Amino acid sequence: MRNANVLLINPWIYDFAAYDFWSKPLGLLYLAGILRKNSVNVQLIDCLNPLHPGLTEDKGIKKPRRKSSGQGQYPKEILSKPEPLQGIPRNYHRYGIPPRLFRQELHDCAPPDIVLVTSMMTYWYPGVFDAITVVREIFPDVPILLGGNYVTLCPDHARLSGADFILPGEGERHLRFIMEEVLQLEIQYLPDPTNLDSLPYPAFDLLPYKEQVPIMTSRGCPFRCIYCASHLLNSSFRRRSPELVADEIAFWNRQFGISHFSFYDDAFLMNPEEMAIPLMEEIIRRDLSCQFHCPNGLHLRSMDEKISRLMIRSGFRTLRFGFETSNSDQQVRTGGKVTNEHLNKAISCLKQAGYEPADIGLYLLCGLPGQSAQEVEESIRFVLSFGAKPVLAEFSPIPGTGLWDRSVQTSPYDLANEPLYHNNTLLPCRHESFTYEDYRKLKSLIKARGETASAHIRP
Ligand code: B12
Ligand code: SF4
Repeated sequence: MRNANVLLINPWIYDFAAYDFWSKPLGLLYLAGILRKNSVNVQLIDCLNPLHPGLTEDKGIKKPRRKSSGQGQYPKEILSKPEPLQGIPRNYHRYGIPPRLFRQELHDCAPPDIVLVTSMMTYWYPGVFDAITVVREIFPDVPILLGGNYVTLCPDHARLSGADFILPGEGERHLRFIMEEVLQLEIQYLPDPTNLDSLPYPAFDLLPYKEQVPIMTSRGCPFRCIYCASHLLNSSFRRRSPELVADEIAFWNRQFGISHFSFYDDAFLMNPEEMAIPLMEEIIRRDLSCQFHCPNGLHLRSMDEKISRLMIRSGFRTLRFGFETSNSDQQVRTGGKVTNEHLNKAISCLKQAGYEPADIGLYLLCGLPGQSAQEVEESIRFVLSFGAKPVLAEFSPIPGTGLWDRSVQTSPYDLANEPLYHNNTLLPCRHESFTYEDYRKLKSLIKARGETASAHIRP
């Protein structure tokens, strides 16, 4: 049987702001792992590589500052704004390597039979389209397949991308089509999408920089919060076996010396006896000595003394919880995942276990349709009253979610026809009781309290 070559592309981010908060193209690398099991050769070009050796030759690009835990800045260049964003008084950037280096990588790679491109935020599509244009220029006859979150959430818009195939939803479900119809190869290995243990490890070895890698112990979430797309992106809530997750962490640690891991789960702490507790016990038993980061919000409702103790002992360092608001009506209206009592209990257990309150980050949604600035301010003050850290999460409206229709009605922008307007930086659903000025004041409130807190710790 002939050996096929598949080229994977993690495209640029085009945005006003972007920070590498332990980001990696996990979905694409899962697909790479499965393709390999089908004896296909895979290569990756990561347009976001902040450590690309060619970057030093570009005088216009500032060397991005990175932290040893695997987060940090991306290289960036100012771009002219796309027409719909012309009126926004902020610089717009291309985050990632310059197009010159991308072209060079494309010329240097083994000629591909097909190219798989991923996508993430809906409003990042211009970086995806530009990457596809460059690939097309260099490999005019090679089929380009586009998948990922943007494609799943805005499939009609994605048809404008220039890709030959638009493949929404979980990529594993398209594997037979990719192997048999596009590559015209016999399929040798097809994972069972209902059983996550049947997936091979993501092909992290392809990453040009491996300061940290993400771990996903589950897909989906049993909740249905009205601002969240989890149920649109994943067919159901499914979990791996905790021992196999521990095996994976041990594997990357042993094989590549990776000691920082970020959890991407939507519901890692849900029913903790099924995953979080046995996994953390296993990490401690095997003495893995790694550090774990949770940039995506964890559930507060599951927190108790036992979990808090296990978290600190097993190496959970960056804690971010999805609190969203302290307003009880809003908590119920948006899905009922959390109450103020859950926060109260969680903070006291975490403190008892040895976490500093300032280590505990609480995401607070801001800019929901109809939400007042006062509600957000009260939520900030509520979180600060525990000494914990409020982290504003500016609302990004997502097609198909419970809040979508209301978002379209509230927004001053044409959300329904232009995904660029989903950008959270625009505060797309702002209104007279929640203006930019209100937002700036809320940011200053957090900053001022943060500085007061650090001034207290100074000797
Ligand atoms: C982890 C995560 C993050 C991480 C970073 C992840 C990263 N890779 O960069 C962090 C915490 C930093 C983050 C931040 C934010 N995020 Co986020 N994030 C996620 C999350 C939970 C998981 C993404 C993921 O990696 N999934 C796992 C992999 C396995 O899935 P995947 O990549 O989608 O790939 C699968 C398919 O898409 C497909 N596929 C992928 N590529 C390809 C290619 C081909 C060819 C094919 C066939 C298939 C295919 O197959 C894969 C396997 O099944 C999603 C929600 C979700 N459940 O997906 C939200 C999500 C993407 N984030 C969202 C939001 C709103 C944000 C923030 C704006 C939050 C805020 N207000 O601050 C910020 C913005 C970040 C920024 N400006 O830099 C929204 C999207 C909004 C939008 N308009 O698009 C989501 C959907 C959550 C939600 N609210 O519903 N995020
Ligand atoms: S609990 Fe979190 S992941 Fe689940 S639906 Fe709500 S916001 Fe989404």
